[in-house]
Amino acid sequence: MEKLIITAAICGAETTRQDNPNLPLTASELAEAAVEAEKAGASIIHLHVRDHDGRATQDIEHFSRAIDAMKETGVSAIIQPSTGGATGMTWEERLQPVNLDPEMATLDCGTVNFGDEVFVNDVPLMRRFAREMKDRNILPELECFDAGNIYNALKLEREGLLPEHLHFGIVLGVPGALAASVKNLLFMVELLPDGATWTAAGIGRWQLPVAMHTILMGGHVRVGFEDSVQYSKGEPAESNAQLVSRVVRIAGEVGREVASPSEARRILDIGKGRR
Ligand code: KMH
Ligand code: ZN
Repeated sequence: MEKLIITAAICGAETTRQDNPNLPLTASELAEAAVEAEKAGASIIHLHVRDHDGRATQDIEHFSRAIDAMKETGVSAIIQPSTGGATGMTWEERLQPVNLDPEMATLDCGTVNFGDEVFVNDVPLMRRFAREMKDRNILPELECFDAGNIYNALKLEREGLLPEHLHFGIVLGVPGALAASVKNLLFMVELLPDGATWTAAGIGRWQLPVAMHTILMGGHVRVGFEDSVQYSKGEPAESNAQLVSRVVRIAGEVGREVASPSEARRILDIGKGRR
């Protein structure tokens, strides 16, 4: 099996300090969370940013400040800004962080119910995001919340809008999208094309079981406050690093080595031809 790439989704767009007072929000808190998560074993930082009131924003200045702070603090992990943002944002708002030419960014592959709201990703939006990422040599993480999302990604591939190496993000357990279960994880993974890599994330109490099964299945794992603010039932997580450390420990127990940031770049085929 390939070494395990661990993504730390350190903040998200929906979580609040009421959910967990340890949630990082400002640029310096995000940088500290990222550096600690990397020390614990993360090689990708999935990044959302917040405005001065703690609300989700896709403003390029906020992304720029957070990314600069991360680099100044010594983060060498791949920084993967979200182009999903929060429900209700326009595509123009959401796409802003690609102008910073990150190595990776998320590309959400279909419209889904998202709790009481709708997360809109129609085909023209997906095409536009994919084209922009391809032109800038940014590796998209093809976020799939439901099985139909995988077919949408494959449609983009047929249209020539994706890079040679495909990397999927399977997110299970968003209320309104595909529920988290081992059966659904297997079902999703079996739909992926040969040669693709994949990272899985389980929302809420499914964070740990999805991570454990994914380690054994040869996929890569995402954990962090974006997906669950609890370490276990009734126990708030102390930090993103704490959640990453648990994955590293479990992977170690079953003999799966953890990838460094440079090994993650090689596995994901990142870096070729970048400015
Ligand atoms: N906040 C969700 C509505 C992504 O980062 O690309 C979308 C999301 C996906 O978090
Ligand atoms: Zn996200």
